[in-house]
Amino acid sequence: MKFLKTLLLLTLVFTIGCKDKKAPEVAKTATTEKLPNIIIIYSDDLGYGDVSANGATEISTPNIDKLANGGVRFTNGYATSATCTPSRYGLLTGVYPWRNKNAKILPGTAPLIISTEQTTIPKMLKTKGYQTGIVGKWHLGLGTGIVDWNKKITPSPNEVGFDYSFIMAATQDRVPTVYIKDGNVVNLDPNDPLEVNYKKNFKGQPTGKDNPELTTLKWHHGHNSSIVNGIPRIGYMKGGESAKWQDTTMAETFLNKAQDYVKQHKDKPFFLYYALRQPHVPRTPSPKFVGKSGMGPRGDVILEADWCIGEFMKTLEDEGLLENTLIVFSSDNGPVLNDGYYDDAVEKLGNHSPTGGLRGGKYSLFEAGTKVPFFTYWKGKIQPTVSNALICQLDLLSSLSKLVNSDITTGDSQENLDVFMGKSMIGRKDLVLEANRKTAYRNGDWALIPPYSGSAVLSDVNIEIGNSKEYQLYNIKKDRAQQKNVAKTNPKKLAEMIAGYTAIRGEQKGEIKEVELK
Ligand code: NG6
Ligand code: CA
Repeated sequence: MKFLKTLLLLTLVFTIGCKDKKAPEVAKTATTEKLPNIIIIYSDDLGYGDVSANGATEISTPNIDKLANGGVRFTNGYATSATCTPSRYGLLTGVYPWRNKNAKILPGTAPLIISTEQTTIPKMLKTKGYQTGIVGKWHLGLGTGIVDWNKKITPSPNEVGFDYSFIMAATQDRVPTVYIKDGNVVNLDPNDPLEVNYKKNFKGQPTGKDNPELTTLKWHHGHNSSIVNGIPRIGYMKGGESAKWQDTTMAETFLNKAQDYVKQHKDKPFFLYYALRQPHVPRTPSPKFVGKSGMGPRGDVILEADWCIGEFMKTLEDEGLLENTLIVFSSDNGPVLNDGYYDDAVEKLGNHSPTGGLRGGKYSLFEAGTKVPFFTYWKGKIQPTVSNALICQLDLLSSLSKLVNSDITTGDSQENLDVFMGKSMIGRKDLVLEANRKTAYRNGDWALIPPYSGSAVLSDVNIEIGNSKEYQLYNIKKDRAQQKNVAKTNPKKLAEMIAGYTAIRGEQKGEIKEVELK
């Protein structure tokens, strides 16, 4: 009897003890569930003027427009850089890419340039219980040196904050042309190992340079190494036959992975970085989009990207997630037409202006390099607004941190949550922008480009990149297209701008100075 009593008492104590322990656990889950899902949809080389919401009339992007017109449409929204790797670095880490000497266009074999110790958006969100995933273009390096593509590749996105990754390593025009899931090359046959080299070819392997008869897309500049699916690429690759991606199904592959991610993770807050690879070269629309834009493959893949976004939004809607999901849409850098292949981008452009009338383009310190489509959308929470606030992708880290009640920030990433939510029109005071390791400065209505050597026009792509021996100062409110350099007639403003620029960037002597990572 005594024994039974003791047992009963023990059971009671144990149960109460368990309850006590469980209580905060339940409460925690309840608050966690209130946190919104966060999705960043990031296009590749999409120009400010490439979407109809930003004024394009020759091409129609109804699904992107829904985000733009149903949320905040930024007219002064910037990537940190005019090329991919540095912009993605700034976006994910909240650190100016020019602080990291490795943040430049990377080959497919480059080591990971985000330190595993560093803060990233997904890492910050994980401290609040988020599930995190990336689908699409990575281009921030993999591994620590020489990668063995036949083993698990580490570090990869999975070591810098993503629980799930389904990526292409670099770009569509760079080898290896395979998908990588959680560090493993997808569909790789161990009997046909994959090898990659950016310096020299593998014996007996055809190249775009020596075997033009094997190509279905002709290279214009660069892009004359290994041929995959008839497309000559940058870099050499051998083996891995069964793992090679199909270019024309890539849009759908990434879309399906993004949709699956949402469906499988909807029960708890998730962060998804959906990094589309359109309209970067090679432009390989799926058959149903071929010829649809009348602008050649560049226009066709923009329509395809827009369709993907529409399908993806349908999934969010069907799953009942739209009211609890913040969506950020942007692009990694400005537009380019001929970026290395003969694909009619120039010839069939017609009256379309990918830059939306801005000067320069991808690779440029002029506005079109970094001023990109930038929209935030949250059904029921964000009211349709056009915002002229100066805002940068760099600010997402600290702003999303505020959204989820985290105190993680970085020195460069400014907390501008109210601006992203359309509640405030006051964004950044100023911003340093980067192109090919050179930097420029925005402050208020003004844009400054310090003197740089080098040619004014990047001839292969036919884009003005901003080099000039003189200081360039533009009032972009009055002179959006940066046609009138007023540096000489505004010495006071020029001095102010140089002082503001130097305060962030440090003393510069023409060429870029490498700055230690914070
Ligand atoms: C350049 C490539 C260009 C593109 C770019 C990266 C040549 C001549 N040009 O080096 O085609 O791949 O790198 O683009 O090879 S980005 O959007 O990923 O930054
Ligand atoms: Ca890009």
